[in-house]
Amino acid sequence: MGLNGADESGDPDRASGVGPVANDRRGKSRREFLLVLGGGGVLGALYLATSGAIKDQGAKVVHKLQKILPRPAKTLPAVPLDPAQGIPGLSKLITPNIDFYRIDVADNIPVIDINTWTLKITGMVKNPLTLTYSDLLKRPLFELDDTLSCVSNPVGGIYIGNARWLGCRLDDLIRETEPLDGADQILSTSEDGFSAGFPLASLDGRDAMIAVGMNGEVLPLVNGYPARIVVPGLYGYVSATKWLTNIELTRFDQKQGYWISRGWSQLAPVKIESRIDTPVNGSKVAPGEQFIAGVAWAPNAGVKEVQVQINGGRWLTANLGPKLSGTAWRQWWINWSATTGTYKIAVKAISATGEVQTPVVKDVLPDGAQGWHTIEVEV
Ligand SMILES: Nc1nc2c(c(=O)[nH]1)N[C@H]1C(S)=C(S)[C@@H](COP(=O)(O)O)O[C@H]1N2
Ligand SMILES: [Mo]
Repeated sequence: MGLNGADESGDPDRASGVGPVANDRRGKSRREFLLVLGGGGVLGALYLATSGAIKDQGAKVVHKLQKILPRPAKTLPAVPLDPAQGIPGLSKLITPNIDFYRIDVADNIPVIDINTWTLKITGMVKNPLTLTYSDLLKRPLFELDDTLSCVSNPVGGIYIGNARWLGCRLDDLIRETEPLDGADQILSTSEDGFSAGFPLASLDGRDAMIAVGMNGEVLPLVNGYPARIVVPGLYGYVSATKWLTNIELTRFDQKQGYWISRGWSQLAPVKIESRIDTPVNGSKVAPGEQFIAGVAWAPNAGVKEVQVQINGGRWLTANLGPKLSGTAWRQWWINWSATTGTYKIAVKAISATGEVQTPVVKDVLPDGAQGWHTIEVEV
């Protein structure tokens, strides 16, 4: 089972039907993608090819794609060697687009004509802005390694992924609109009627962006093409609007995002968490040398340490994978000489600011799950 979303079935059992996880249809998404963009011009052709469905044309079209996504003004170093290559079952450092979880309330993926699409920034501002797709691409673009997580991700769950996003700075854009005194919320809306609001104060220098690219591809249709918001450190339902069309500067006491009236918290910083990817909970493993491994995240400072406990013993310090950014997950692993028996394995993360992941269990409602991921395995 691929905890990093490699489970292509889309795991519909996990979709609760309520909450920000209501429309998880990962398994179907690529097919829809083909339908929507079939014959849809240059970008359509790009999508067809990069979806992986038309493999033979891949090389040719990737070449075109690089022309369409401009080079960033600021690039990140190349992604380092992925420890997952040597650790079966461990989530990849960067989640491939095809494996990235999908969550939204869209009945159908919005069909957006890139030639008429605009992003408007309106509301409590002195200078409202309207940007076309090419206006966006002309702005200085930068790369951001950021783990996007759903508030509905249970402890140990799969509604989380790590990507290298490409986009322009959101704070610069908002500054250009000159927000009026009293505006305290950035409320974004999309083609599908979704909306998400987060505090204006969250633009505190962090690398919030309007993303147009994801892992070297034009933003995939299911992940919000042509543009979406990514705000490091906030859950998707308050920030990460896909198929973005409008950003409104407003007040929390006047307007609320889609999920707020449905019982979810207005403020939604991502909680420190960690997950065991391998061994799989409830599985039987052969005795001998193996890995206990997974991922951990601790926005905004990042993970400093991960500890693993086997059958209530002393906490063992895990090896850590590369730190891409403060809000990107970090892989961890320990070597384990498994001998016959039944084992209970727990994990906890410690952030760079010394915050220790709490054992106190909380459900996903209203502002995200917490607690230690604990699994049981038989050797
Ligand atoms: N337009 C739109 N954007 C949306 C949503 C939605 O329902 N509609 N859901 C949000 C939620 S709850 C999450 S967790 C993320 C998921 O992003 P992904 O599908 O790219 O993983 O998108 C966010 N953006
Ligand atoms: Mo979500």
